[in-house]
Amino acid sequence: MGKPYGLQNPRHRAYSVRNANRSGPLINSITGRIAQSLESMSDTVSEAFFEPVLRVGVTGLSRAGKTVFITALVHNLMEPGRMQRMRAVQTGVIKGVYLQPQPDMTLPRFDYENHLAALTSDSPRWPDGTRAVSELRLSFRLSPTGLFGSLTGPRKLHIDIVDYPGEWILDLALMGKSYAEWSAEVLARLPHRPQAAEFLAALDPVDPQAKHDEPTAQGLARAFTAYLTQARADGWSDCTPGRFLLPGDLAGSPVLTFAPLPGTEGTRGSLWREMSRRFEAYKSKVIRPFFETHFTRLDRQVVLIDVLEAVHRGPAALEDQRRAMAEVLAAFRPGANGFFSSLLRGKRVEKILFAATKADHLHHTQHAKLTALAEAMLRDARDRAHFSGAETKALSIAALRATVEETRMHKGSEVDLVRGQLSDGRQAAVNAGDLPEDPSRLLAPAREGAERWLQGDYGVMHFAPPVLNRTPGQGLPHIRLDAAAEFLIGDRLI
Ligand SMILES: Nc1nc2c(ncn2[C@@H]2O[C@H](COP(=O)(O)OP(=O)(O)O)[C@@H](O)[C@H]2O)c(=O)[nH]1
Ligand SMILES: [Mg+2]
Repeated sequence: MGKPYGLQNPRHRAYSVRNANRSGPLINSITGRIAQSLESMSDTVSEAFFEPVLRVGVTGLSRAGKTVFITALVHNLMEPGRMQRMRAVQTGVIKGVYLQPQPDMTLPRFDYENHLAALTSDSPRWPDGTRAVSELRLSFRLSPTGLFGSLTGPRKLHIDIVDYPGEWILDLALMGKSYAEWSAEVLARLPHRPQAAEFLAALDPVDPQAKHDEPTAQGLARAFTAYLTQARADGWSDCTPGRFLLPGDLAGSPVLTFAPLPGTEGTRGSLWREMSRRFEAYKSKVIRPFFETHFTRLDRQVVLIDVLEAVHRGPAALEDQRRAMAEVLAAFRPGANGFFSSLLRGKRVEKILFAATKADHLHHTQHAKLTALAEAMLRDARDRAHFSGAETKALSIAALRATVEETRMHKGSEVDLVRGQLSDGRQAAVNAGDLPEDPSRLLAPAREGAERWLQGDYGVMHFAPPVLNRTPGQGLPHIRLDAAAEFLIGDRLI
């Protein structure tokens, strides 16, 4: 690598010359000086300036499959034998792929090595759950392309992958709400949820207008957090504030010590007034910085959804997931949220991929139906995202394929099964249930509040990761991870 990349690109030079001609000698001499000072810079500095960076966000609710997705994606990009759906792999332009120190000094690094070690050990296990934002930089060395390719030498592209909880996006909806509005919405929901019984009992004797006292505030916050945690575990997605579930180093701080209270305002010094103050602090000190530092800088985004798990849990869980996903997607729509638009200042995510994960739970004959379901779930929001210029796509994928397919005879007819290993070492072959051809057969009853599916019975088996016979050059086995990668970053590699 000799010269700074930007100046070696003849198109850049042509541009400054054209500009100079049009604007006279002053510009000409300025561009000359800039060019000189750039050429005298060290390679490292010029690299930092000129090598293109693509920031890819990976999100989804807890357990959607983010950690496994990133680990398998990075592994398969470094050993691309199973990534034949990527044009860059077909054409051989990728000359090298390696991990590099990430640019953001204060973000935890995505723990790629440990996650991969867990998945590829002799007794493979799924990586431990992660609960915060993390980042990994993957760098590509690529053959030169284009008319001036032979002049420019190899290209570089850095992909910064940012893993962050989808629960944090749901908090965006809080930005436009006052404490009174948020409280009213939450309190309207709670009587219908058995998980909230204890919180409601704790709330009952409390007078919101009484003088604030910390033990009461803490007791309510604790009971409310317990409700959110249980509701989340039971498959509800509308569990804001998201940081109550994933507090990180904010645990126990006042900004997470509030709960909804009835009423529209509070007298000075009252519990209501103090809770409202903390709610506002949560917005300005927790939500806002997250969106400012991470979200607004993303170029591409993948939203992972465990649709099968929601189908398995039943209509209410599916409807809840659909709504949560619509809310997540709305965050990517410029203008959807006044606060957010002011942060974005016109910048927008260019591509959004919705991926239904863990497709290896289904025989491939059902994958198209899973994709159709994901697509239908996201249609409203997707149309709006399209409208804003972002390109979108729905896929069903398995980041790590834990099953093999099998067809067996059962009572005289063929049944399509997937077989895998359970965590206790036994093998199990299952048919997770037939998804309907038409996704509205599931989505309509879900929307109408049905209690259970009338036709069909959907089970989900939790398989262990497969014991692998590793072939050099081949990454972890997957389903359509290469199609996902092609959509997300493929255009920048060729
Ligand atoms: N069969 C299968 N299970 C998966 C796959 N990806 C994730 N899982 C399961 O989903 C769990 C949660 O995945 P993880 O990546 O930790 O989710 P995160 O919370 O979104 O980071 C894992 O522990 C696995 O049990 C996959 O591709 N296939
Ligand atoms: Mg994770």
